Amino acid sequence: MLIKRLPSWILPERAATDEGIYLNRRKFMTNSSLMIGGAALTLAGCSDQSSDGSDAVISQSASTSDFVDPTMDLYPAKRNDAYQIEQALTDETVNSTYNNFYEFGSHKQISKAAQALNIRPWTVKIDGMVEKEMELDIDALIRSMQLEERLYRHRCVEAWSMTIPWTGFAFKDLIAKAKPLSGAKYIRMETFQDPSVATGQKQTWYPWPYVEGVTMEEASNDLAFLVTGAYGKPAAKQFGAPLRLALPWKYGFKSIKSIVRFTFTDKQPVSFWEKLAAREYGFWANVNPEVDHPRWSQATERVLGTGDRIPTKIFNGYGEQVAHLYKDLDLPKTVLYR
Ligand SMILES: Nc1nc2c(c(=O)[nH]1)N[C@H]1C(S)=C(S)[C@@H](COP(=O)(O)O)O[C@H]1N2
Ligand SMILES: [Mo]
Repeated sequence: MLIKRLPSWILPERAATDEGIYLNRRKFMTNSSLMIGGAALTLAGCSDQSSDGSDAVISQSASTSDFVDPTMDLYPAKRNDAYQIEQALTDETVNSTYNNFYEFGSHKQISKAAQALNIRPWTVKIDGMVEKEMELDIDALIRSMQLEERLYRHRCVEAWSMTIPWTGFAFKDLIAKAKPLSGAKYIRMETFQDPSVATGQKQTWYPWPYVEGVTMEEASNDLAFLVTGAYGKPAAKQFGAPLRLALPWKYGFKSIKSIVRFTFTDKQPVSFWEKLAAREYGFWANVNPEVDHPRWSQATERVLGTGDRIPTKIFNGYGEQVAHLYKDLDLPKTVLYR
């Protein structure tokens, strides 16, 4: 097998290397099991060659033909016009077939595999520094919230971007329900763990389950959005059904999918990617075109489905809403923006 290793800046269309390729390559070199490392490397390397969204749209019910989402009647939700974007929306077909969801594979074509995820029954646990720990049934939770549609931009740390009509509710409404104690400073979130359906979780060198974290101030910001739907209907599984986060001013990996647990804590959570490569994927991960990833530039981004390359904006264009959150933090730029 010939492994091409060109510097990322030589390839304008793929200026960024997938996280998976790098990590699998690193495992390849350190892992004693060459078979496993070699196979994973090939898979990730091939996926990067394919074009955006070549498959047909896969609806949520594609593999379980009799599944009807119990919250279907809540869609489409009313659009909140306070959240608009200038660009056109990314085509649904493209968006539904180009996803990062490492539980189902370390490449972008996971949409079919993700249909194996069983999203009912689904329970969301709220624990840690709260008045009373709770286990919430997803349908009861969704029905207790005011759903709305928002148009958001999404910027992946790999230097591609998309725009998407999310449906969901404000993160601060979940915080109000959780009744955190005054000492809580962070919220740690966790994705489901079930290697029998999510075969990516059999790759034991990853620190499953996927974990992310935010400060209480970040989660309370108006922009922090808990997503239940997309494109006017319940979210497709590959988008992170039945509950996923959208933090549009941060790199995409912060927007954790298929959440099962929110833990209120006074300790800064260590995320999945931070555990793997802290120098490259930090806790803050705010979008900034001036702070490069150690292995590629963050100055521009490839717009999914269009072939356009556009300049990246500080805080992904959401600075007016969130820049104040970071004003008094005495942290080096590289820490805040990586
Ligand atoms: N549980 C989980 N959440 C995740 C990921 C993942 O692999 N697992 N990938 C993240 C990354 S890197 C990005 S860019 C977005 C991708 O969301 P999309 O597939 O809806 O575009 O999900 C984020 N949330
Ligand atoms: Mo990402």
